[in-house]
Amino acid sequence: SESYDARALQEKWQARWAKENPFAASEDPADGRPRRYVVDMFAYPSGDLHMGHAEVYAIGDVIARYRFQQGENVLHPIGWDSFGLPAENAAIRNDSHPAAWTYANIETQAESFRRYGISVDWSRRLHTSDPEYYRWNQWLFLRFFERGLAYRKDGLVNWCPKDQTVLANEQVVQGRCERCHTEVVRRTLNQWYFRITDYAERLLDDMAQIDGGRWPDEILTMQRNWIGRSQGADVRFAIEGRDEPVTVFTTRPDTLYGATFFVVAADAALADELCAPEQRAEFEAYRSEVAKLSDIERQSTERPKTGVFLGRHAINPVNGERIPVWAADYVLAEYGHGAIMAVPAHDQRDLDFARAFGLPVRVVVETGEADPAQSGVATAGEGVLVNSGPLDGLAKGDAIPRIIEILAGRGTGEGTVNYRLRDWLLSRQRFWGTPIPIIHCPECGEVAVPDDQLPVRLPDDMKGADLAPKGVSPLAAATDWVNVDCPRCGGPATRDTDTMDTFVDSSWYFLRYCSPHLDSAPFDTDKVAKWGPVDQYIGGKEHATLHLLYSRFVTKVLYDMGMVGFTEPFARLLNQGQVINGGRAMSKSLGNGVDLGAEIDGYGVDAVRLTMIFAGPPEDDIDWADVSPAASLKFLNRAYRVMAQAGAASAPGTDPAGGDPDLRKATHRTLDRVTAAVEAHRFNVAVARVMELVTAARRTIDSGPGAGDPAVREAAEAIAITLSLVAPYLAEEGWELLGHTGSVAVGNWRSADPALLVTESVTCVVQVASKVRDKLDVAPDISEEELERLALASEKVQGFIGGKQIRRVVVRAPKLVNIVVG
Ligand code: ANZ
Ligand code: ZN
Repeated sequence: SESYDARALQEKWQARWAKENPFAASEDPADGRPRRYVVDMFAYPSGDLHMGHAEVYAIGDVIARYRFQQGENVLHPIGWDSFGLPAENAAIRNDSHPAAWTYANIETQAESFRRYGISVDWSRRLHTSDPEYYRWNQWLFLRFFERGLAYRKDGLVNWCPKDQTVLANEQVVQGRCERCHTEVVRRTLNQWYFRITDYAERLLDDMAQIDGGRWPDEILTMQRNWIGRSQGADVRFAIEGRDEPVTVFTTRPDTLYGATFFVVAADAALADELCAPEQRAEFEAYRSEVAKLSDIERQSTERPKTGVFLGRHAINPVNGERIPVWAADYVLAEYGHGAIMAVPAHDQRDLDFARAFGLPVRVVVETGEADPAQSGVATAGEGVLVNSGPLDGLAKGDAIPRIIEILAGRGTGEGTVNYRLRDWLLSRQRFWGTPIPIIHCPECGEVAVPDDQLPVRLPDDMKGADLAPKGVSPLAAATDWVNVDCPRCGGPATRDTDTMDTFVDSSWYFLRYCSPHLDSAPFDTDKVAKWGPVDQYIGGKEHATLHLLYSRFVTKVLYDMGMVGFTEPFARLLNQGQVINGGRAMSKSLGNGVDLGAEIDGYGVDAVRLTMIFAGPPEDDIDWADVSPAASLKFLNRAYRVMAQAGAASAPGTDPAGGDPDLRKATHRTLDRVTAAVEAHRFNVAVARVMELVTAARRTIDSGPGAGDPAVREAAEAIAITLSLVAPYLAEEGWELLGHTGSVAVGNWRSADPALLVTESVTCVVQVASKVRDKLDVAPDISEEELERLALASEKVQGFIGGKQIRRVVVRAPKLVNIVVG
């Protein structure tokens, strides 16, 4: 049998789409179609497209194409996240400028995207490494700076010794650099931050807008944990020999009378300050041991507790008790206030420490459990307060507000909320990113580069070894670039030499797509008001606490600036699974990588896309070892022949009434179910339904009525239309073979005729001991459980079972139930 030439179709229809531009979004105010904004997470230009890209863009394209088919005015843009380390590392290797590698890869990927047949508006394409784009990163940075949301501070930062740059907390995965997996160390550096912590509460509260299935629960949970809201109290302890008290954060202020010692993070400046002279040698030795540990090791509950006494005492503000001050590594410098009141009876970490160093344990909440000092298990449950002065007899829930009241009355504490979330560390000591638009002047301090001097462009004469990691930004060596006049006083000054974290670039790019060429603002607020927020966002869940959190934060700031009218950027989010091979993630070391180009060369774009979509629900991983692009291609050939035969035998506009009634019903059932499946993002189910329709049409062609039956044309047209979401080339070709002119892809969706959707039934035979005893009318898609229940409920059947014992029930839905008795 004839089979179609996938490559020829691709070339033919690519040219047609390029010419006719069917996927351009319209900005015409007279265009009354509903607007729809669909965005796929943009690509990083490392090499050519790979299987992961092929999956996410195939999924996003089903959604976008379905909207085009519905006759909506769809904005489905494409862009590149084109700053970042791989380009810089390649430039160092190849003695070139990172732009060379970046833009060459972008061209390669753009070509591959075109070939892959994605329904995008190419006129809106953007690249974040273009000065026309990163200029607006700088502009936004300056707006944040003016609002006090961008600031510089000395802080302990995560440092990747291999990439020689700092990393945000979000970029440290299990103590290692997210990119190169080198173990991260801590360093004190003066760096720029965005004050995302000011938005912690809103980042939590606004989740109400995107929960309930609009975003995957998993992502919301990860963000909630990352923000880590803790309700508790700040309590101020006086320190002997120090004027200022030291504040601790506690979630259990009710246990204040049980505090038997005080602990300061060993690596915090406070520990160094509090250390008494006679303890100094011991402390410094300990501190240098701690510096060698990763955060993971420090927080591990398995490790024995370590620490040193600092030779000082703190005073409990409620009972005046003197308690010893220790330095230890289980208290983190960066959380709360970097110091704690230790309550060993009710906190396991404190109890482990107390037992290791022979410190007292005092129970203040009687829970009925064993004495922690004996059992070694801290008691954290509900109970009644004891040994606690005015709190005695109160339940834990009542003691907390009471003690907060007492502390507030004396000015030694107050109720507070603490977050795990840290401010967003922006500075990177690398070249290939957005220069921070600040000038450091010895007279004026930090001076903003005036807006009319933006963009601060990267020098284009640096390459190769100029970019090698040195611990300071490579830009520091570009003295012509660095040395400038202060915009305020005109005196000699220097540019900031760090570049921004590239997550700044991706935190607002979806807004830029609405007016990608605008050169007077980052985006046209009227256009964003019309398109935004993004109706459907598609991308990987690896960005849960990075890009997806940062975008939400930046959107809220833009809202506060009056630039956008919404506070959540992505109304709906779909996280696709991964493409794996043989049960394992594809990797060079395993040698199990699958080359997208080779798959496309072998089977054609449509078959590869269909395979991706048919493999399972979009959220699930696809194991390429378990799927068959060859089978997909076979199916597409069957669909092709149905469309070709129908096209040869009848003309467009043929009235389907009077056609094969069974096929007509099958067609309308398919339209109905495919629509429901696509709306529910069950794209694999939609494909399965189209496959059934192709089989049904084939049956009618090969049996009596033949290809000229008007129901065959109706079915073939439905096949072309529904397949256009997953196999766009074949769908266009089929549509043309069916005698239509113009693209099938836009505004052609058909809804089912309700009159043809009458639910059918099939007859199910019920046997008892292999003899037919009853017949039931059931739905063709009845489940086995339901069918078994109905069969056993039949009075006739029950009569034949009598008192006998049922040994087994064999169910072959929908046609047979056999009850084995004995
Ligand atoms: C006394 C206490 C008694 C505590 C008790 C707990 C139970 P979350 O829920 O994570 O916010 N803590 C405070 N700052 C810390 C730091 N920098 N490093 C390590 N631990 C720190 O945890 C808050 C609790 O963790 C605080 O409440 C404090 O111990 C400890 F029966 O204070 B608690
Ligand atoms: Zn100055």
